[in-house]
Amino acid sequence: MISVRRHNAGFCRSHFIEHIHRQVARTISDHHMFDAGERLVLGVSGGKDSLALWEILTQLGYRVDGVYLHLGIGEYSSDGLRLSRRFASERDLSLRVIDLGTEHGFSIPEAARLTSRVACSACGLSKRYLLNEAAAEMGYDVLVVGHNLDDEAAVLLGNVLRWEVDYLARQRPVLPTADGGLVRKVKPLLRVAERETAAYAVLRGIQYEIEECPMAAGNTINRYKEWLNRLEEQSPGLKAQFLFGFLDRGAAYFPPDPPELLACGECGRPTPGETCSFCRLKKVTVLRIARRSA
Ligand code: Q46
Ligand code: ZN
Repeated sequence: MISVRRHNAGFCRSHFIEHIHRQVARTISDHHMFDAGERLVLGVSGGKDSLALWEILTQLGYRVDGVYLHLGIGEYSSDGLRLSRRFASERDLSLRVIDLGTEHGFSIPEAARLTSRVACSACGLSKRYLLNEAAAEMGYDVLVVGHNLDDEAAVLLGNVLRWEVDYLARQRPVLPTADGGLVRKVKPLLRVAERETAAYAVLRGIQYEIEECPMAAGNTINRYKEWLNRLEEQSPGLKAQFLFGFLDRGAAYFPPDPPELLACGECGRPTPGETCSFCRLKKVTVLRIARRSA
């Protein structure tokens, strides 16, 4: 029996799987995420969320390709790649691999060390850039990401604590396509909690990366997740109320204000400034790598 306290419900294996499928199908339809016939690509990490989502979408009848970003984080990255490849080949799904080191000349640990940036900040901006670039270059209509209820609630808490109004305006289940090469980005796991994606993956026999990323220390989102979990312990459902209350009633106070996007002077991708943050990170990191080996 799998209990989902916020729904005040317990499920057997098959009903739990059906419940998760229903939650995702409802999210896709409520937010008009995509239509049958659109080309979908999913950012895959080898972790429980992205592999569970790949399985769920496939079970719901969607054809979804995957893209794996090799970020150069030692065994964590190589294990994630191995598990993603195994998942794809067992189901005859297509997986494209983008290697940050081969294609851009640096890794996330190098970027963090050489620019004194928090690893997750360098990593987050690189992932956003590379996933969008891959989706745009390969002609996909939609970029699907595996952010779950806990991820979105923790990001919301961080944005509220600092009143990041620009980020609150962009915290939506669907980020629309924008001129210049921004592909529509959607989050179908919005109604599924982290422990539920893990339970789903186990029940479906999906092997996923269990080890935590070794660079996660200091990740503020993980701290917010812990705080929210403590609140949830005492008030089941509070996390979902916080997130869905914002989306239903709060988000209207933070209307999206699409930024004027220019073409990055280095890569040509859309950016609000002259040079995009990925190109700036890459330039400094690659220069410092070259200096150290000179
Ligand atoms: S991979 Fe990257 Fe995460 Fe590792 S460096 Fe941080 S953001 S923790 S999901
Ligand atoms: Zn650029």
